[in-house]
Amino acid sequence: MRETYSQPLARDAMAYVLAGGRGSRLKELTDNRAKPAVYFGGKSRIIDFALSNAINSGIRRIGVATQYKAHSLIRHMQRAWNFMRPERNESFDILPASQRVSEDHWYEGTADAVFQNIDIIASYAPKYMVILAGDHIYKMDYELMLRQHVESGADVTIGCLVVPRMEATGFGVMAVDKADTITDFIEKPANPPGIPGNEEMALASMGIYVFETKFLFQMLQEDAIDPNSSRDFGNDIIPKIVKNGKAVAHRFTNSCIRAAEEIEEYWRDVGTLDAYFEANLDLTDTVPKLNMYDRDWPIWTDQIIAAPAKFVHDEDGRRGMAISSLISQDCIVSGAIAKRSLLFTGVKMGSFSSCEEAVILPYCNIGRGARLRRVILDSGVRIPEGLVVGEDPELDARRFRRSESGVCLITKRMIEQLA
Ligand code: ADQ
Ligand code: ADP
Repeated sequence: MRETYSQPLARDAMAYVLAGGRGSRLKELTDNRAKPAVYFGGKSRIIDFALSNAINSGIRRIGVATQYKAHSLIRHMQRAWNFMRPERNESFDILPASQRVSEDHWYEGTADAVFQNIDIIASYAPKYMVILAGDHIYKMDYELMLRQHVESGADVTIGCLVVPRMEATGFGVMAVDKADTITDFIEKPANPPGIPGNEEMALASMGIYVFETKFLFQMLQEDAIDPNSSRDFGNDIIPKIVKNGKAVAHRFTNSCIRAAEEIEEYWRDVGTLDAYFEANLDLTDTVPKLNMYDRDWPIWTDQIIAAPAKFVHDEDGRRGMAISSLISQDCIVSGAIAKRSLLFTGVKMGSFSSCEEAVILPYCNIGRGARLRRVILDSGVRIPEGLVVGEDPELDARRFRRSESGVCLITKRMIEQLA
């Protein structure tokens, strides 16, 4: 058997993306779609980041476990990610919770979402499994994590971030020794332990794991007969390995990024409306922290064939323009102004309308004279003529979903209720 690095380890690995979670803190944005299907960055959906990372790392076998409201997620993946070819030893499987193991339940926790598909994974015989979350924005070379896993002889290698200690309450938090072997792991602690010597920071799990497939299967099979298990990686599988085996932390870096300007480590959960809004608006900066124009590490997505974006004078001669904004194809900005905004595919802005700090999802229509500030428009929203949002906090809060920092999420249903 080959035991050298003459071929990337990634070619012996399967990426398994957990994409079943709702992401309830995104409120009505995830009423009808799973968090990994939420649009991000002008063209993409959140899951495109994990999938692009896998492909860019050299992984050619991918499975995606879906559960909650998976329709638009599945359709997106069928359109954007259907280029894998079995004759090149590639595969792409969408694995909806489908009562495959027992007729009386769907996926329970994240470990169950792998356990229920053991036979499908086994049919591809990958040597390593890279378990990923489908709901984070980052660029990462999983080959580096695979190498560390093999070199350290770990049972599991866990991707981790250094975060401010009190922000770590929503993560699995770990303690490590000098060699980064994990000595303790607590899932979502109320009072996270700090890093020795740097007590105000904590080591947080990114929810991404590398295992040898054989070992993972064994763990999942043991867990499946444990009556006290919730069948979750963070709650059950990882703490058991930390206790009885060898778990090693892999420190996240953006080392896959060659462009000199991207020096800051970039990873975002975009789990709340405010975090989602800020991460999108960051992309309008002259030099954004996340480079979406990087040909060394492209973020692939679905691309419909559509007309180019267009900026036109309206009948009164008023100019249509966009400043510090991302404008996707099939948009028409007619006698309107977009500032520090993202217009996804097919957005139409009518005369005398304006938007500033707006995240406008596909196929929205902004009526004549409307003025929008600090908004997120869900896909397909038609803003009536003259509507003003972002100038009267109390009125906005009654009509729309207003976040802690005053960002308004507007959905089709909220617009219907205005009438
Ligand atoms: P959480 O953030 O709570 O903790 P969790 O709800 O377990 O994450 O979801 C992890 C991933 O699995 C998400 O991508 C989600 O979409 C998906 N998922 C959830 N339930 C699923 C199911 N039944 N079927 C398929 N997919 C499912 C985890 C870890 C923490 C770690 C954080 C990092 O448990 O230790 O710190 O992720 O974000
Ligand atoms: P999601 O459900 O995640 O928002 P969809 O792909 O279902 O994503 O579509 C988003 C919205 O865009 C829907 O309101 C749909 O009606 C609208 N839409 C999709 N394609 C077109 C199109 N070619 N022209 C106009 N509207 C479209």
